[in-house]
Amino acid sequence: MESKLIVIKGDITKLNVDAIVNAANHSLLGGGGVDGAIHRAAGRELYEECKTLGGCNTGDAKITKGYKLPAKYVIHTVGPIYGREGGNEADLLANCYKNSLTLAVAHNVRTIAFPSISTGAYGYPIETASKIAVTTVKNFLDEKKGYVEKVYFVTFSDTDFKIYQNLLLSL
Ligand code: AR6
Repeated sequence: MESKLIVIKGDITKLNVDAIVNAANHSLLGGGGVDGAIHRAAGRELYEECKTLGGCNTGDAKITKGYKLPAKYVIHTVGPIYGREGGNEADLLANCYKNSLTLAVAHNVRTIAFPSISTGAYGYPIETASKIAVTTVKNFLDEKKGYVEKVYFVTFSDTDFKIYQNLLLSL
């Protein structure tokens, strides 16, 4: 059977999927990393919609339109800052994936792409973060069969690509 979980290397803003996920911060008003890239590519209207959302708590997710992106929606989630969440980092990171997928299902999203949340500026080690990402997504899809068809894990470096690839091969 064709796999539902796929790892790719590249720029998430270029993907023609129903929704891309943004590794945002509490303000939802943009920043560096993948957040900056998404806001630049989507344009000013994304920022204007984000201003109406009232921010977002760590582990939660909010949805907007994709504007100039090929993706129809952007799902903004706020990852944990590694070492600053009182030991709740793993649960909070898992919540990012679960809450993003729950919003995706509610908006009839069939194809969705995640960046490696929290593993850049927020310092989460890629080895543990990628395991949480893959197992949380897999468990969600197993529970809610028939909604989301494809989940892309979008990596930005060769090292991250290989780590995700090995994890997916071991499933
Ligand atoms: N496409 C895919 N992945 C990317 C892209 C891209 N265009 N650009 C960067 N990455 P980070 P965080 C990778 O720092 O750790 C922001 O300032 C990157 O190499 O973007 O959750 C927010 O506003 C890394 O592997 O997100 C927050 O303040 C991964 O995306 C804070 O950073 C995540 O790195 C969030 O930090």
